Amino acid sequence: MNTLRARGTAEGLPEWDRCAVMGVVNVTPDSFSDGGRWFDTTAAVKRGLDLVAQGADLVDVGGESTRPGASRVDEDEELRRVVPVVRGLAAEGVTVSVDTMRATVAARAVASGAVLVNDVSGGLADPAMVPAVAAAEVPFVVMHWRGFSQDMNSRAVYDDVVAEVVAELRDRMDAVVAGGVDPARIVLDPGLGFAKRAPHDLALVAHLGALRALGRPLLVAASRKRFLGHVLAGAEGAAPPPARERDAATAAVSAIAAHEGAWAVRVHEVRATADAVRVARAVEAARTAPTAAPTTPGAAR
Ligand code: PMM
Repeated sequence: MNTLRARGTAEGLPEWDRCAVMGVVNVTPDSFSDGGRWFDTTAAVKRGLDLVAQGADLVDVGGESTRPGASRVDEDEELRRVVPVVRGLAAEGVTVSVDTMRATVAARAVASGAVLVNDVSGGLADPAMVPAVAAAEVPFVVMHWRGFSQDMNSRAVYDDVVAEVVAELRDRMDAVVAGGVDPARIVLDPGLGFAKRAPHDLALVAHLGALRALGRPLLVAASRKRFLGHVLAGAEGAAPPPARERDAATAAVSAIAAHEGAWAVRVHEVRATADAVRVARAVEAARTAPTAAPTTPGAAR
């Protein structure tokens, strides 16, 4: 099988020979897992460059926390946080995406060098978003979303989470295309942790193939999320480890996602995931390689 074709590509972005690694820079005081650490333009740009040095293929810059319960920042503040960081990273040759639910922020970020718009609401939060992305002619991440962070936990109700997320993403994709976005530019995302409880997130990771069947590249963003805390806490009800101690668990999901043909994974700590996707790529290549054992003495190790 041509794994690149299986993984899909988003028109307007480079093609990577494996699952791509999207490094996260949250320019926020309160993000779920790294809030406050890069809340300054210079520190945020440096963080983005460090992530690239560690193996990130692109850097996602966001100025609004979407952790459960978070309230919204106003538009001027979001612009103030995001635009200089996008500009600074793009000027250094970094492939930059902007994580925003606002059309104005998306448009300004694209004008400042961002080449992808990542909207966790899939265009639902701001009616101007889909026309703005269509006009900008950039790839668009459409995530599964049921409402703003303030009350999203109350929306985590499913009979069959995989079937419902697939159906809702299909409807959203149709609406985005009807709004003028080229289908070749759409990337889909199951929205792990957004109006979902741990068993929902695990079911979605277990059934990435059902999402791939929608025919568009998949972005998987498990990094440091609560469901990993639940898994690591175990059945005995121990306290979940804090977000920053979930990077090995994140890399495990990255390996699974890469193996399942995800187009990209979005992570806060890049190094382990960069290794994970490279190993997944090597295993993929070995599947089609001849399997004869090495014959040179000593070559087996
Ligand atoms: N999750 C967060 C932020 N942005 N974007 C996409 N496409 N998918 C996600 O699941 C997603 C996202 C929240 O995570 P963070 O605040 O810990 O970075």
